[in-house]
Amino acid sequence: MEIAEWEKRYVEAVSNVREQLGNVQGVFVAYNSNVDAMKHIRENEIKKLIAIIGQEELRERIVSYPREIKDPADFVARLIIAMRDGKAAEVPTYTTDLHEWLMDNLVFDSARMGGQAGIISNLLANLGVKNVITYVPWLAKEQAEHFVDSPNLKHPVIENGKLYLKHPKDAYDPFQKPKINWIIEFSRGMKVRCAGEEFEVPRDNRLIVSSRPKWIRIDMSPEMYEQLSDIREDIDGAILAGYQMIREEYEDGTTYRDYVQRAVSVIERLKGCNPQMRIHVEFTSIQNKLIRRTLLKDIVKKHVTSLGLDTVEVANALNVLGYEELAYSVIKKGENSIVSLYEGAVRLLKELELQRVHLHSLGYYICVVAKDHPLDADSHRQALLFASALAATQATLGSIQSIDDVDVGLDVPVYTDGYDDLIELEKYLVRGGICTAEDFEDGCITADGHDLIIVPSKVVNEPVATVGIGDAISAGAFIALLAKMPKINICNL
Ligand code: 8BR
Ligand code: GLC
Repeated sequence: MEIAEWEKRYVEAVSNVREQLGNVQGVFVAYNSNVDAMKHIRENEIKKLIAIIGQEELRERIVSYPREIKDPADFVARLIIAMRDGKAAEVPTYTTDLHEWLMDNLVFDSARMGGQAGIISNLLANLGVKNVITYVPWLAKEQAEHFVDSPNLKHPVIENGKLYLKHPKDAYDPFQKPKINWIIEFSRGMKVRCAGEEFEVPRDNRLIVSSRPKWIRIDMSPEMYEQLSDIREDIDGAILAGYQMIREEYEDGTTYRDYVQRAVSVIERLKGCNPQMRIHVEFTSIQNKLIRRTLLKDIVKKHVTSLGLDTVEVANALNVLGYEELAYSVIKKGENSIVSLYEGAVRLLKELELQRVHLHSLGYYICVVAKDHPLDADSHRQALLFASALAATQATLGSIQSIDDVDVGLDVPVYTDGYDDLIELEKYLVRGGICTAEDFEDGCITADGHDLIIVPSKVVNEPVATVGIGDAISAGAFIALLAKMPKINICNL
């Protein structure tokens, strides 16, 4: 199929999904909202940071590849690595010292809503979804102010032992401190000279320094947990993220096992008598491999229906599930990377017993769907196209204020490099007798029990920022699917 044909499919898909969004009764979104301190770094600023740390020190730190930021040298080393590879990364820090150092040495450009759950909640509220029930375990006043002021956005609160839904600005804890992450965005083409190496940044992307104060818990009070079933009527599904914040051990003697158990109980409570309730988990960069594996095996497997992730995250997930070779070929650049990504997505679908795996890359999205999913390939494709138009809108404008903004993204052309990658995958599948060229364009139904839907995406030449685009993609596709889902109330059968 020619690019022009894809453009037509885009217009059709966006118009359909727009009409159907009103079918969604509501969505529960938890857990991670934070404030993002955004900084778009320039060449002279990176030069200054390198000079402060010193070339020798940096050379060693880059080789040691810090998985936690303990001091400024760790930070600059991870920034150089992210810029050199053009890859997104998120690295935790457990003290506030780095925040102070960054305030003194870099200073942010703006503060905005951050965290996957926070970004997704605001997006869905702005798109006009009827009930967006957001839940943040650490809802501080400063955090509440970053939620859009819209009546369809609500947060659960317990008052006199009863659960009420109120706007976050009427639900915050006045004694809670905000969680502030630093987002260092960098642009393609920037030139960096460091530790004897000279390189040009290959892609717009960012490094996230994720602050993890001691009080961070992926949890909810027993009263709220007990009454969570009250919101079941208001929602068709849930989007969950933030599990990367779970720690192996806590000072009070609890461990990750306690929090994993509670996370699973919340999912079960949301599902109640409806095992068909759609539960999407948005994956992210998780440095701790034990937590990464536990999230996949003990929370996602069996309890979740849908998983969203980017290419680096696919490799990270495969790696802890024992598919090191496939993980390696996913991150290794080159023309086989789309084939490995497809194979990786299939592995994740099977291994984690999911209904749907949606991976997004710069230029195309791949979705593999289990055969028993209630929607057909055309619906899945429309959901991906809608998601891509949202992503292009967000990349152009920085944020999406209403569903009408999606026309901005629709005007962005399909990315030809992504289209070319798609052709590579098509050749591979046709050659291997996995599907015909025609099937490939319409949604390829493979013999071993899954459907494959792949679309070329729209890519903005000079994005305002890249942080949060992945969240818009995954949430956009998930909400489009909820809008298309047949409404059967299993609890009343
Ligand atoms: P994560 O936030 O999960 O890493 O996802 C980022 C996604 O944003 C990528 O997978 C890619 O599809 C999308 N993206 C990026 Br990065 N730059 C973009 C751009 N300029 N235009 C549209 N999408 C973009
Ligand atoms: C992660 C980061 C957060 C950022 C978000 C964007 O959740 O912790 O700071 O806003 O990713 O996807």
